Amino acid sequence: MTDQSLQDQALQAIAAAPDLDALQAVKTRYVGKSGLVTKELGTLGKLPPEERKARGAEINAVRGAIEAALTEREALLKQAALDAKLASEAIDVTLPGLPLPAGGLHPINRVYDDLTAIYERMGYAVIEGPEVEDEHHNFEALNVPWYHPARDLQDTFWLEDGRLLRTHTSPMQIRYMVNHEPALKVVVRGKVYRYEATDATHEAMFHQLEGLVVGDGISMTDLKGTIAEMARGLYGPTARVRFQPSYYPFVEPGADFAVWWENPRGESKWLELGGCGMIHPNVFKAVDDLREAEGRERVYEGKTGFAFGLGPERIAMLKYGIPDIRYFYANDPKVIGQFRGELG
Ligand code: FA5
Repeated sequence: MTDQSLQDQALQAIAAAPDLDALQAVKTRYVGKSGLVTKELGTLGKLPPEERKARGAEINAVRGAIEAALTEREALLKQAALDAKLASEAIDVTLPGLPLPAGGLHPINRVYDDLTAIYERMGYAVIEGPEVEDEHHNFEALNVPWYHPARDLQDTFWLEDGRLLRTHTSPMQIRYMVNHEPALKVVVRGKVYRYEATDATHEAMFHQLEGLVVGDGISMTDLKGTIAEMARGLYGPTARVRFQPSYYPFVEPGADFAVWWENPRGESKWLELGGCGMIHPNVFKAVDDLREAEGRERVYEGKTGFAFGLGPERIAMLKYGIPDIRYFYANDPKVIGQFRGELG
């Protein structure tokens, strides 16, 4: 092939390369390491010395022309690629934005907020506490020794280090009294855990609201009045409360309480809410022992007080018509999505 036709062929291929990849292939074919022009330069060695210079200049002229055309085409194709990218990524700032799905409060948090608002009105402090507890705070200090059958009432998730997931919020009674002197009024909100089979009204993880009041001359009447006030806060001025004797090792006497629940559809029933009672003297003694071990004064002997614990899930199930407690924690958007957007 003559120099001229080699050059023409190359320039044609360059002009026809549709994109940068194709152009690279043309470059390799003609001026790459073993390209056609490069090979031609390799033949110089076989020529007689006096011809080499002139022939070298000829081939270099072809190479120069091809390289100039490559550079020019490359700049053109790069600009075209950039233009195409900019065109495809153009943003139409006049389009309306996409709506962001609004979150909402979980039904349990709504009930908690209702309950804590009622107790705050009565002057209670609202606290939380650790979900990982030790045996002493969860059982012993609450007058539940290891051999006591009441431990079977609350099957426990044990951790490998001997600690446990609290089975109720009552250990916070102990923690709070160790750190505060009477008189005191406090409610505790938080998760509790029990190793038990689940069904429509029982979960292995659920919530409790614990109340604790300690002072001088606190009586069962104060306890009943407090629960009645809570019931009125939840269900209006005509709400009714029922107490039935019951047993919890950390109170004496102990009771279960229920509220009369009615809805506009005419359904009504006693809603078993939780347990309560007057603080057992052994609990005060255990608190004073812990205080003493920390170098604090014993201040609970001779005091009186009451405590109660209830499950907000039961209230939420009836309030929102949720038939199975497991729906609360299954994270099914069809259930939880119904509570989206409204924060009341
Ligand atoms: C207790 O946990 C006591 N600590 C309550 C208490 C506190 C009594 C202070 C006296 C003084 P109980 O095991 O009954 O008691 O649980 C209290 C409430 O938690 C129950 O009435 C119920 O509303 C709720 N509850 C209990 N187990 C479950 C469960 N597996 N799933 C959902 N809610 C539950």
